[in-house]
Amino acid sequence: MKTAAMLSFAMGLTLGAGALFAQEVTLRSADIHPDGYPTVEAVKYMGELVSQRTNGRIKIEVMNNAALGSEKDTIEQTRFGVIDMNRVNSAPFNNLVPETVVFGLPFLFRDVDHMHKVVDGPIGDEVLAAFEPHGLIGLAFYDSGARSFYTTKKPIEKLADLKGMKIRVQQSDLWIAMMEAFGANPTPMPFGEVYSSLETGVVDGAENNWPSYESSRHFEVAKNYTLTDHSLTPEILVISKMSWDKLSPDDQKVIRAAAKESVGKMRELWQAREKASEEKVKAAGVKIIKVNKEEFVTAMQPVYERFVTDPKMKDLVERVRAVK
Ligand code: GTR
Repeated sequence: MKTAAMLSFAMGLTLGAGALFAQEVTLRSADIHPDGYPTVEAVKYMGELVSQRTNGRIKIEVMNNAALGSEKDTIEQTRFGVIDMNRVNSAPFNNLVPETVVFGLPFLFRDVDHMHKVVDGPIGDEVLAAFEPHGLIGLAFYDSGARSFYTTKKPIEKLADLKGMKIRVQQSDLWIAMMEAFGANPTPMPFGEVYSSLETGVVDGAENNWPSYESSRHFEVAKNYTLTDHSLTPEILVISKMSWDKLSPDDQKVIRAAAKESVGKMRELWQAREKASEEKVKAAGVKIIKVNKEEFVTAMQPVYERFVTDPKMKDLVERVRAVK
């Protein structure tokens, strides 16, 4: 009797656990960008794959347009399981997950191909794994093109033009140090505040890739775009460890695979959007300025001296450089 009772209790537990795993789940994923932006569309695509592969049991709902808050705020909410997933640039992760600094280092990647090889390889996996002790599971890197400066009044034609300019930066010590090394006066603030700050003169400029410069309409108020291409820092897709731990190992596999598969889709969308955005801002009369990049590269020496100091970081940078 005792044994039978125990057995049925154990079976109940197993069935109960099975039922729990089979529950329907909708994972809410944050993004500050609007519908149609490649990051938003890539996560929606990932959601389609996940839904197909779980017979509609797991869905991903992209809460875009910063509906859940600024990137820094949503990172905290994701760590504490209030938000399940988050697509954020690597910069706002820099202070929390120091390993992400490496991908933001100015002029580190030779070109997009080099960046792809690094993030697609073991170094990329290592940086994704570094999220776990901070309550997050790193799922994938998405492209974010090259970031360049744009200004409202005075165009940047040479390094000296940045002297004393108030430039908006992302909320990251690395990015603040970078702007200081360029000679500018860094003003950290969330993306959503940049348009009005440019318009009212709180800042003289900002920096971003073509698609963000265009979709945010910053090009309407800051019409000088200077091609410095100072960083190729990628976007990162994460899931809350609290949401992750509620999924069965099989479902976790489905999520990981779908995230990786969405990267190819994202790259296609990104290439098309970069071109379209560039054309759109040019047609709107934006002045495109080419510079001698060498002096910008040389000015970044203090950033490397400050952030690439411990043996782990030095090794990481060397390994990135060695990827051919
Ligand atoms: C964009 C990026 C966003 C955000 C934004 C910013 O390129 O996609 O995640 O980081 O830049 O500058 O705040």
